[in-house]
Amino acid sequence: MVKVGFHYRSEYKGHVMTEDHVECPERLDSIVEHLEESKLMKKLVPLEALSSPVGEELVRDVHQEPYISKVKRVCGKGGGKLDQGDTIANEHSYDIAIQAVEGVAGCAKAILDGKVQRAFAAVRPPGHHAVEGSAMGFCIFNNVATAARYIQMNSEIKKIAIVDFDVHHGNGTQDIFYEDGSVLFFSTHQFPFFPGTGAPGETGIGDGRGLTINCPLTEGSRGSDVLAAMESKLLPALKKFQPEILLVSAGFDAHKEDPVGGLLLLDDDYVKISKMLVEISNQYCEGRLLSVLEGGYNLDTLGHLVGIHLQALLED
Ligand code: OKP
Ligand code: ZN
Repeated sequence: MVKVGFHYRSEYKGHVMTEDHVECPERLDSIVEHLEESKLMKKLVPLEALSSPVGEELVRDVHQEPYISKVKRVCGKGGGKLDQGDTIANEHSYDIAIQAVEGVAGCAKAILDGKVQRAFAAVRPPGHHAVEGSAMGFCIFNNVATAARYIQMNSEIKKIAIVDFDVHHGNGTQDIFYEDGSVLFFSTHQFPFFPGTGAPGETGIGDGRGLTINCPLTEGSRGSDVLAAMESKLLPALKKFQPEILLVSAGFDAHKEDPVGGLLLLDDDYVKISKMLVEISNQYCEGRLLSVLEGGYNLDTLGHLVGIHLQALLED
């Protein structure tokens, strides 16, 4: 029986951008309530966050000092815009964004320690748009990127694959590892769409050449298109790269009922995608898989989709 961890803290609900914003605290209620009601929660190992100051240290490994200070300052004065207006902080957002980094790192530690093989972190704010020097697209600090650095600095694991199936391109993660030969980044996303990046020609530079793989999909694309991209582009790249752990930027906004995205994935597509990721982790990574919540904005379906994803993680 595979051990799968689940991480969540109610503190993450304290970050609120604006009234009635799609990236809202209730997203986490949708997830936790579904996992409780479906009894899936009983099958999961609860995982704790690492403690302070780990989060601030990890954030310094990925983000620039002036940007970190800016987030702190804006929150210190009660909140405000962190970018042109897509990403807004309240008084608690700095602390909570740091806690999210510590939460995901806690999951990574549990996997490295062998306490669980796989884990899902239900954190917010999301992270995959956050670049080194700025907030972007509801994201403050890059949770997946900081977890990747945590793993590299605290284990023998050096080669990390990141798969991003959020409907939006994970531009922040791409940027952070663009010249890095130790991290492979693969993304399927609606294109053209926010944030505008993720064209097939963006493939990495220097040591990172060939390790960024973008699979843009036109509006109205289906799960079969995502799966075909994974089969034809991700699997061969991984065979060559031989990652030692798989990180997943798990956004559920490519679902057909999502109010933000324009792709048409069905519940069953999330089963297939999740199973393929599990297979990859088994083939290359001794089962090590860490999945982190990014987007997903339909409160009536988000919990169910995370449940489907976790169900696949629970199977060997
Ligand atoms: C975050 B995640 C133009 C619209 C901005 C931002 C979407 C962020 C999505 N101002 N939309 O990837 O789900
Ligand atoms: Zn998204």
